Amino acid sequence: MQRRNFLKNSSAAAAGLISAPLIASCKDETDTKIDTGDIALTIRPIAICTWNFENATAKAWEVLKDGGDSLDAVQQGAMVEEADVNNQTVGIGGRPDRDGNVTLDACIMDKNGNCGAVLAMQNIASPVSVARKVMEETPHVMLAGKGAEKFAYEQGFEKLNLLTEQSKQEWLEWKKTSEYKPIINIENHDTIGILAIDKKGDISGACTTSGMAYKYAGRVGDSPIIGAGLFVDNEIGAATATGVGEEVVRTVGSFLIVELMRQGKSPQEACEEGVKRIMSKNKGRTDFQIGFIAINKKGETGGYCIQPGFTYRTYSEEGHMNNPSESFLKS
Ligand code: SD4
Repeated sequence: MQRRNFLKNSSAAAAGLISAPLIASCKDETDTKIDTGDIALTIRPIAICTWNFENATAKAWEVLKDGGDSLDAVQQGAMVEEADVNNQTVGIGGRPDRDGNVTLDACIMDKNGNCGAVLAMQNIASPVSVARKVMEETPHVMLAGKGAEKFAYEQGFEKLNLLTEQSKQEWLEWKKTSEYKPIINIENHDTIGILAIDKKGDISGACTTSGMAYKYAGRVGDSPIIGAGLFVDNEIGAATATGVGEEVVRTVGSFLIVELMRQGKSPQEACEEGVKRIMSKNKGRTDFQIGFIAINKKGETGGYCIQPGFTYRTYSEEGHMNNPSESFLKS
């Protein structure tokens, strides 16, 4: 309880510093009007996710369009990918670490700045759902490894073998050379980060992954790290990341993007600045991919990446779209 109050108080204090202009927009009369003091803001729900995860945004939209909560929308959207055995970078079917174990990372964050995460958890199909339980049922933010798994069983989650035959065969093939080399845009970068605004204007986010294929046992990337793989500030907006997590952690990427939006940048400008920051710390390096997406309180979105090939999906009243992202490197 104390932690929750502390979080509430600190986000309220942060809110006092906010001066980003909120511009009114309007559409149909069913939209919720939020009184932000001097400007009425019209809220329209939207879901946005990394990559072309059509089923995930469709699921999130199903929740949002009926007036559901953005927290349920992002969780249920992320769960679609976790359950898809053909997605080899999230949930069941995820590629294992170099020892052949599938270890999953996920986090979730709500409109009040509450958050939960699980790190390197095995045998549980929906880490985002366990992360939500960590957030709602414990005084902690993160549970890792065996502790996370034990907690999941206590919460009623089932034990499941997450290593599919296909991922196992590919791992056995990989073991012949054991060369660790992430392949840009192909197999190592399909983490789902998903953000949503609901009809009440509240923002939530989630991020879930099996991490980099054939990683060291115990390696954790950015995806379950609040501020790196995901950050939500309901006063400002939210951001999430995909790609080589080490570099996202080093710049606390998603937090950086939300802070840039706080300073007045659009989601697009903030994502571009986030990628440029990473590139300035990695001068001359061109062999890795990172993609950021962001949303602000007005429902504006943006995305930017290092290498061509990254796309992100949006679902709102304007339609259900896969958006090609501009990139820092052009080819
Ligand atoms: C990680 N960001 O563990 C993740 C990798 C990723 O699809 O995006 N995989 O570093």
